[in-house]
Amino acid sequence: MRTRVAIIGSGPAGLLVGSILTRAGIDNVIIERRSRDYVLGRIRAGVLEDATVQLLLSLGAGTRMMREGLPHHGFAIQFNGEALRINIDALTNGRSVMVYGQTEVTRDLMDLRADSGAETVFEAENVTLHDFDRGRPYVTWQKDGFARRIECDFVAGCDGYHGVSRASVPAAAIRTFERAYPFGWLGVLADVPPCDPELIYAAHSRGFALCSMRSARRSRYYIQCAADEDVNHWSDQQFWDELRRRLDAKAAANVVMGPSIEKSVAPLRSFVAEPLRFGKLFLAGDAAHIVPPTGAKGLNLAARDAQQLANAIVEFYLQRSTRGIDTYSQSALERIWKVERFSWAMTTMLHRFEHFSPFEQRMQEAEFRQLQTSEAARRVLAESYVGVE
Ligand code: RFL
Ligand code: PHB
Repeated sequence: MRTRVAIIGSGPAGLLVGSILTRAGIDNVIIERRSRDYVLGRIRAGVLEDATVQLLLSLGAGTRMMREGLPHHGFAIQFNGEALRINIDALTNGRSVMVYGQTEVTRDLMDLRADSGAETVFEAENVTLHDFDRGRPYVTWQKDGFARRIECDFVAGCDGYHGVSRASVPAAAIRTFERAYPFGWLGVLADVPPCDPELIYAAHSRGFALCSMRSARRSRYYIQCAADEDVNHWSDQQFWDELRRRLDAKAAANVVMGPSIEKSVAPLRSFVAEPLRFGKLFLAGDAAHIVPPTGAKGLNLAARDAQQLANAIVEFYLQRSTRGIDTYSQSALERIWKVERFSWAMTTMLHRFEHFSPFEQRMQEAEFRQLQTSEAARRVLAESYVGVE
């Protein structure tokens, strides 16, 4: 087999690279380790920046999102029971975000791909990258007991944090920057109406809590937990009780409890790999970087990377220019580090850190007071939340 671009991974990054290339008439194949149902069963992000919304619309994958997604014009920060609304609309000249689940984005992009006839290999075992640093790359894997091989011009490494792409790069060629936070998020999805029409990010002495949603009838809640928390130690009732303790009285009273339909623990991490290009291999999305979810940025960063990388590859084939692929790594990293800073700052302001001294706790409170009293500070936050270019 041969294709122009082999894309490793069928998450949002891989699917977006694939659909931009397919739209430009550039042949590509996605090679995914899991089954389609497994990929569609993962519950992850919920908030799309307006640039991500525009990208999905421009690709023809936005119809259901425009029908079912919830535009949000503000969100709340609570700090030990005091509430502050961040009016995104007023602070960013009318911009907004869209609440629409990553699961749905993935499904819409998979449907678009199926309609286009572009190929995806699911359940590919032992995916291995070869010769990407010398001229003629190829990718091998096993499927149904048979060895497979595809030759390509470029490899797009879109296989997430635990993928094979970044791991294939020789250690001397890559530098990584990392912070693992000493806690995780315990998330619950439940078919109950959200406690508030807007998202609530709550800092509390017992730990952080987040009230989010997927629709007017489906809520997504998170509470800060131990990094190695065992979900089986949490009954639904224990989760609801702990969530309500961390919210102000009004939000707590409005929480509608119900059976969880998903419950999982996610670790929190900041991570960046540099550079993002190794000969003919390019990293994009979680394969290249991780942000803690407090800023709602991971999926949006992955979408920006995918867009930038795919456009660079289109430019290579259609305009015979290497400008885009030559500048991808540096210009994407500049953007990525700004989002890393925002996600780290939100995480640091809102979580309970066991090892924080009284001084550091006062710093967290001062951050909140600054937001309360300074419109300029709120504007900076709102701009980062809707997305910096
Ligand atoms: P993905 O989605 O992990 O997809 C990678 C794909 O690659 C496959 N794969 C392989 N395929 C072939 N060979 C191999 N060796 C492979 N190894 C792995 C995997 O099976 C998978 O299908 O990465 P991608 O595409 O870069 O997308 C990134 C996003 O998924 C991620 O950043 C977001 O989910 C992060 N995130 C959030 N982002 C936001 O923008 N807004 C949010 O509100 C938000 N909330 C969240 C989040 C992530 C969370 N968790 C669970 C980490 C909330 C949570 C709880
Ligand atoms: C979510 O709905 O899953 C969600 C929303 C906002 C975040 C993180 C996750 O910051």
